[in-house]
Amino acid sequence: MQLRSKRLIAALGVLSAFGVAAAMFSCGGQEPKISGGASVQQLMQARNLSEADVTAALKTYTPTGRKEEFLLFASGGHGGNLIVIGVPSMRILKYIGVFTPEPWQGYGFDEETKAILAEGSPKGHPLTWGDMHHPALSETNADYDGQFIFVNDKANARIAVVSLADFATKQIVHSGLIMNDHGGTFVTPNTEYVIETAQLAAPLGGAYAPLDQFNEKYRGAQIYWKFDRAAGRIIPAESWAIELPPYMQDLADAGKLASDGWAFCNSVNTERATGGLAEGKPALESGASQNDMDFLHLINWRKAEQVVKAGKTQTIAGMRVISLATAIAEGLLYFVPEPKSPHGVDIAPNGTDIVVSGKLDTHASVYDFNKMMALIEQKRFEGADPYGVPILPFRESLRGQVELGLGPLHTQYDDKGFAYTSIFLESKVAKWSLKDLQLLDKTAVHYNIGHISAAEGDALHPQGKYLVAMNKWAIDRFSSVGPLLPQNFQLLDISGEKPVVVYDMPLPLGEPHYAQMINVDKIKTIDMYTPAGMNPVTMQPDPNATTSEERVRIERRGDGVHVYMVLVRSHLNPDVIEVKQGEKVHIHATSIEQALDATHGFCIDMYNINLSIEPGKVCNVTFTADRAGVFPFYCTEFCSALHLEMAGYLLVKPS
Ligand code: RUQ
Ligand code: CUA
Repeated sequence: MQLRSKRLIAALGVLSAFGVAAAMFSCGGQEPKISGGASVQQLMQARNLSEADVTAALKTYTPTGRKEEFLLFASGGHGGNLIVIGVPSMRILKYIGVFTPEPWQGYGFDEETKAILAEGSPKGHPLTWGDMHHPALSETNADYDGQFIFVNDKANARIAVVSLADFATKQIVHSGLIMNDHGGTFVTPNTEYVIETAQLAAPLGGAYAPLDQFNEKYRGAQIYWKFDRAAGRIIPAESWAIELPPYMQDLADAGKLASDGWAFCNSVNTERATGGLAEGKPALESGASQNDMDFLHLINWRKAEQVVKAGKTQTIAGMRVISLATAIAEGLLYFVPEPKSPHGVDIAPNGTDIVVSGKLDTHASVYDFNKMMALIEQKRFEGADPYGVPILPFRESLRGQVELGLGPLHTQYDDKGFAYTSIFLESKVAKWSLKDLQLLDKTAVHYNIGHISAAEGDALHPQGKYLVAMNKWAIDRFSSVGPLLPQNFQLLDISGEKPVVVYDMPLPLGEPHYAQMINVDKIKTIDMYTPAGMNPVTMQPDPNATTSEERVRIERRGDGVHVYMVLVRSHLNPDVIEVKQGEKVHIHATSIEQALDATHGFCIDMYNINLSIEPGKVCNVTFTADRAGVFPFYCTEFCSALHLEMAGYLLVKPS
């Protein structure tokens, strides 16, 4: 121990010489000293740290002012928001409100963002939460381009578009075709489409049918949402879907290189179990686990696009849908058996290895895209499913299988030809070689690992270096916070031969399912809305902007009182607003700040009004002043020495 520590201290000295550890250790003479006076060795003893602990700390410690190498975008699960985390520090940088109102950003409080939330909600039934599962960064030539990120809401079958110019949600769409989605979101290599797949089958379009008509009336579907990159929006009118059998379609992935133009989607419950315990039927979990094989779906989306253009669709809930019969007749849909309750399907960087893992299997099955295309060409099918979808022979479709362990789930890739698969039941990350399909290593994590996210690990050019294990159970890892425990993200250094866990990060907000990690150099944000008076949703000058104090005014019009307000350190102008009880009030608040980070907030007490007005931004909010009284309003961000004085009064005269 003594000797090992000596060696470490020597190594730290070398690091210090290069400035790496300079901020942490002040290096005086032989032994580097901590500024508090204790040596590294004393500190290690006092805190009971091993050499491995200190090495891990050096790999992740990020001194003040030093920035991140990668950004991890993690879904916020039922928190309905997107979490932005720096790597390797694992510092949380932002929660982006997406499916849930988020007060700090004023998201869901001003008219523009209320409209975004309403856009994806059924008419008259506002949804105030979402079950976010899988973020997908926009891609150009199958690599992340850092422009947009898409996310799904599994609970309500919604898809959101978030711009990475300002890290804000711009759009939420809901098809009305399906009730629930797990298989979203996945993008095609140039973000032509955002893919969303139904999980729990139901009659398409939201119709009613009893469960005993499950086989006939219930269906799955895969939706192709057309993305307009220049507009930064999904165009629902140009989107379409393919009807699928009522299996439980699971995760998908879009092909790349040779397999570009195809999408791959898993399914479970090809048994078509429906539950029904009261009638003596098997529970869904066991009913859905009878068959040894389920079906990997191969979908030729490029050809399907042509079929849609040719008008061979029917319209359901306003969406063009290719029927199952048409999909089969046009050669758009094929099945390949896949072992027991498959979950992840992850296309390797070479574009031809299609890796599928089964939750109740022990292998990663590597399908060969070229072999499957040849089988389709030769019409070498081993039959069809009950709906007539041709099934390719299993063995002939495989390149091979790798025995990984109990409950393999999801696979990611690095820059050296290695694949990493999460092993749920064993709580391990398996490292294996794509070249010869050999298992190389297994790293233990804590506990019940779900997804993993390696740096650009599902793109054409993965970056290696880091991998985050997203562990669903924390059990004994952190101080107790009661029966509801945080999730545990563990950062692994994958740059060496053996992956090592270097950091534990509890994540206390919803269950993050998947995350994607992008090199920060690809992210080009704006740091304020310029010129002042911008609407953050349209990114255009807002017609209600008030760009100078001279233009501040209160106007009474047919539709109520319009307040054209300016915010600048440290006042709100106007600072007194008088209205009559029952009047409709429209506040148009513009920040004319042009200093970085000089954000103001605006709230009106007891009226549930709360805005975030970053430099240059315009927020519009409308409410009815239905309660008489005196209601102070103020700025909610500590913006200056006179922040507490940045306030005023709304006076509502009794009618
Ligand atoms: S999955 S339960 Cu992404 Cu493994 Cu959702
Ligand atoms: Cu503006 Cu406080």
